[in-house]
Amino acid sequence: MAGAISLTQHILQGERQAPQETGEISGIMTQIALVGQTIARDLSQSGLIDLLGSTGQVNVQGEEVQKLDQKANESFVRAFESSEVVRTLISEEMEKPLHIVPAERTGKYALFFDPLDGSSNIDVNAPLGSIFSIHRVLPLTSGGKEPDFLKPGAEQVAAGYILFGPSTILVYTSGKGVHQFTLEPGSSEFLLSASDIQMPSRGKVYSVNEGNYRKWPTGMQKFIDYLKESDSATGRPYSTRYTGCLAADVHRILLKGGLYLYPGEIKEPEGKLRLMYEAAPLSFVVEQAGGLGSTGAERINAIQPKTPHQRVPLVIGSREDVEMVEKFMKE
Ligand code: AFP
Repeated sequence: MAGAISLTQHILQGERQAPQETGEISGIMTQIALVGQTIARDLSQSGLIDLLGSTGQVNVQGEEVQKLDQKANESFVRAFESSEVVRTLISEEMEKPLHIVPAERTGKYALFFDPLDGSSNIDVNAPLGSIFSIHRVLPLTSGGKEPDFLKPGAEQVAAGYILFGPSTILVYTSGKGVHQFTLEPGSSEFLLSASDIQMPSRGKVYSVNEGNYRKWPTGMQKFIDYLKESDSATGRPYSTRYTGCLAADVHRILLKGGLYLYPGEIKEPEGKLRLMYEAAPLSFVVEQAGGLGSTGAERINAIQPKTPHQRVPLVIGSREDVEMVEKFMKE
């Protein structure tokens, strides 16, 4: 892509238009992009060097930790362990928040991340992602308190994901639209490949693990039944697409419209996905593109979090489709 603008140039341009921003976010994004390149390289050779399979450990979520989960987490930690701007790291793979020592005095940001999203895809060469969310906090030495990073998603400074598919792409928002960058293998740079992405107000696709159908509340079951009925006026039946990688499934919905759902279950109403490093960042992206992120009853990014690894039901996608789910859930 000769002449295409790089991720760093793009962020710096945005910061020039908003001089109150100090370049700190561009620094963090540049580091995240470097982590993305490292993970992409590890994934591309995972079958050749002993990186497939489980570590034999279980994470804070009670899920088996894959070797690549651990490696991806280490890549994030290494990139930020001597940061002076990121004060705290909160990862799906770390039980406790990690405070960055040099940044305790100066660091104004907390970085949440799911280092490798869709781990069950690792061994079968299917898409994977990394999801991130950045919040503003106070340095610990100037009154910042340990849990002050537990803020509603509406206060995110920037968020996005890296998707490791046929190509590696990085999608992010800092509240000024959603932009996509593609990793150019030759130059190892993320180059702008789509800007100001806007999603259709309604789609034709739904993405859900339907094996859980019998565990859902009646409203959700009725909604999925409704999507399968035949009615040309409302574009039904919808098609199903589900990769098992949230970032990949939401990316499809972002570009083509429709819905991703991970509902709460009758026995586990809080669902499976994590608020701070899955639902909230993806909702920020989707809302910036004109869509909605909801629990089925309330806006994801209005939720005041209580714990770093809190779970939440997720209904995310095209505005009219999400509103339709909310209507079914109310009834
Ligand atoms: P992790 O690999 O980070 O644990 O994420 C997997 C995931 O949270 C998300 O990527 C998928 O959409 C979802 O789980 C798949 O879950 P099911 O296997 O229950 O459908």
